[in-house]
Amino acid sequence: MAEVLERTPDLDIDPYDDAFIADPYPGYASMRSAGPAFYMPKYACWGMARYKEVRPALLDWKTYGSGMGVGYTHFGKEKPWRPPSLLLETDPPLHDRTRRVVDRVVFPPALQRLREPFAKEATAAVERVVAQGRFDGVKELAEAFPLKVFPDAVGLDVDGRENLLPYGDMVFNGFGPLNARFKASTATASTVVPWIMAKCSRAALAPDGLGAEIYKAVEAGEATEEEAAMLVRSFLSAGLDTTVAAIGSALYLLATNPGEWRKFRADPSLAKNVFEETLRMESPIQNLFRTTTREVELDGLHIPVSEKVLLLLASANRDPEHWQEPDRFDITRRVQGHVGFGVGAHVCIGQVIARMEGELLLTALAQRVASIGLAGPPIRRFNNAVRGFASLPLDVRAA
Ligand code: OW4
Repeated sequence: MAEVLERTPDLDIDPYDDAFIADPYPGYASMRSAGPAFYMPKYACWGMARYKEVRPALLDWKTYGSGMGVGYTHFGKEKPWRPPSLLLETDPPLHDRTRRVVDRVVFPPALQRLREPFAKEATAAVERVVAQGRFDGVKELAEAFPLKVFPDAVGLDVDGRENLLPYGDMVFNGFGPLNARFKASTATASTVVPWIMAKCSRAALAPDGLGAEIYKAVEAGEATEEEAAMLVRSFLSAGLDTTVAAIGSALYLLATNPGEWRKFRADPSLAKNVFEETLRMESPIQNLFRTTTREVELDGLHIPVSEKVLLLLASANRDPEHWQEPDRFDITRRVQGHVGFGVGAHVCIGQVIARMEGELLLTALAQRVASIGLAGPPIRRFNNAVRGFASLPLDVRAA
């Protein structure tokens, strides 16, 4: 007992504060120094920020459950702001069944048919901005490209796509406490949420898209019609903000690291690794929660059962105990093992699509752009879980 009391895992830190979000990396260093886990009195929850603990926690779904939600809200104590995701906010055995349905749809060979339309659109998007010279990298590339290719792939018609990013903003703010930032993002919920739900119905989806593929599980007796709609909702929830943030951060890192840009220009086949290194450096989903399903003992420290634990993926991805020079953007780094997509049972189910988008857009960029630089101050996007930019003024010169 004395051993337990000796430890003071309290950390007076607020990962949802504007200043923290503007530059979270010093805060992550403090979190990692605090020990294998720390307690945040302000939120009455725990956190883990080291690679050494975050990765095993992600792998141990029996101890660190998702069924009580992967946001701050504890579904056993408070009503979730939206009906829980059947993929993200579930544990086995339900998760195994729903995951199987979606796994079949995103089976990599089945996604290869997306490469050609994605590549064509990547080239068109890059050619448009090269013609402009100066442009907003967020609006014109990081948003424009995924907002075209991903809804096309899912099978949405073109009307109302402007609802997709506001919905994502709510969903990812909803990973944090339901603070002023979350509330502001839900100001449009009364129009955005019904639009999203309508687009999840079988009738709204093109017969050749990923959405319609999900509904095949209903015919096969593997899911109900209602479950299929909710699984399509997962595509529309998780599939855009994440790739938008990743592409925006990749553009920022390339524009501000001219040596790495030169290497990339000389060898555009590095595109895949540029994207991976971006996910490590500026992890699009910075953090998510698990809930303990039993008391946990970590190096003499005890976390009680049914406690929320914030897993700081972005911190694990910059942990100097695991990575050499973690704060250096190095496009030839061996970046395997980063936890930007998570790991284990809940590892990102859209990663093949995300990587395809990243690889193809960055390849088009390296092939058609000779130089890239900031044309003005970047403006950060503030969200409880997603790290990206609101605006990124860029200047490019054609190759
Ligand atoms: C990271 C994720 C993110 C947001 C929403 C969902 C999943 C969902 N994965 O399943 O709704």
